[in-house]
Amino acid sequence: MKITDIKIIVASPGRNFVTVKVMTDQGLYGVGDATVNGREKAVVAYLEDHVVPCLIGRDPMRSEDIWQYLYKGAYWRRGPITMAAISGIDMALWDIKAKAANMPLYQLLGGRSRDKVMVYQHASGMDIDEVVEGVLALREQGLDAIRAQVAIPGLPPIYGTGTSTDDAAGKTVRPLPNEEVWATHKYLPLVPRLFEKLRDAVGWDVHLLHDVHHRLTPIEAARLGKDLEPFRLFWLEDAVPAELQEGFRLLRQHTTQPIAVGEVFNSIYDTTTLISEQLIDYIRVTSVHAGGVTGLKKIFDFASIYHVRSACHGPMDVSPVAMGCNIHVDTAINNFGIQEFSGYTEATRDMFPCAWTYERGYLQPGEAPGHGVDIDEAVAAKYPYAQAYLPVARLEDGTLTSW
Ligand code: GCO
Ligand code: MG
Repeated sequence: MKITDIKIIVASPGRNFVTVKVMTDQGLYGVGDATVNGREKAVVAYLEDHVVPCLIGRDPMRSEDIWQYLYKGAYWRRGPITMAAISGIDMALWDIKAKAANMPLYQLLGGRSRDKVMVYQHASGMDIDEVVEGVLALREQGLDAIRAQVAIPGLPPIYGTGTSTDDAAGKTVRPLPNEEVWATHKYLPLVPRLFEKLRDAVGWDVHLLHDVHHRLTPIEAARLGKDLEPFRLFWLEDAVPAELQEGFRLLRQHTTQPIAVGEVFNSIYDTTTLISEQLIDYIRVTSVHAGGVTGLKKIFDFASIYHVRSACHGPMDVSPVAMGCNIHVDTAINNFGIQEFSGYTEATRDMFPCAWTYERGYLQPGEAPGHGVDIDEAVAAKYPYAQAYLPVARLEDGTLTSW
């Protein structure tokens, strides 16, 4: 089999997606996701100018060799743009391989290790009562795991809470980054109050999660971890900026609160200290940013040695294609932890016909050959690229800060 053509399709059914379609001389094709939220066109150029010309004529079945060719062969290693490009190609190659075998992808990864894939969804609000209502509503809808976020009184809404600007319905498209305000001393006492109320309202059967979104220093995060211990969270996510792996040592020494990190990572080398020193409990890499199916398998197998479980990042900007790949990996590996699932706009679902299904808090990969997610190019053509950015964050005095 030979690769004859590779199309890069950019469309914005609510938010921008970069989709890779690898065609072969046998009529089989594969689909991959290569989206980097807010930097989409950099990946398009990387693929079109530097990857596609090198792959025409190659055997698509050699997915490991092509992964290494694009990784080691580029000389310049890692990085979100390179790794998203590799991820898109890798997903498409695994799709082709599984279609050629006439099997759903999870069978090629070892077969089923579980009956269903547990997800968590988000409840956010402008005040604690609104969040409690949101959590109760998600419980009604069958969710066994829920992430809870609350806005800080006195500050404008920020990303991930209440009427926030970006991740609510995937509908906001701004020409330039929104500037948000952050105040750690107002946030730290608020979050334990939220989880105290939540435990009173929903009891102890449900898994509760919280995302700090990289906003604290290690000692602040340690304080929060200690204060949240009585409420037994499933995890505390991105408590400190992720790139300083040593920063997690201090946090770990101070709290038994389970720790999750990894949505901004794109390589196994971002995780080696965190995993081998057992500084975290959940690794949150996802197929579109960490090297596709091949990249995820390498990281999760490494993590399994150290009792670290998987927790693929799965917001709306991870397309249904990457979500499909995540679900197949989630189904097959032994050290699965949880899958984030935010759902998609109707337009996004129209654009990506899917074999995977969601029902009352759990996902199934489906039995279609391949990863089971396609792209409808006619629908994609109706939604042209629209420039959009993630927000930036500043302290109350104007200092730019992590978020
Ligand atoms: C999450 C995240 C996202 C990211 C977003 C960036 O836990 O789902 O933190 O909301 O911020 O995916 O593009
Ligand atoms: Mg997060």
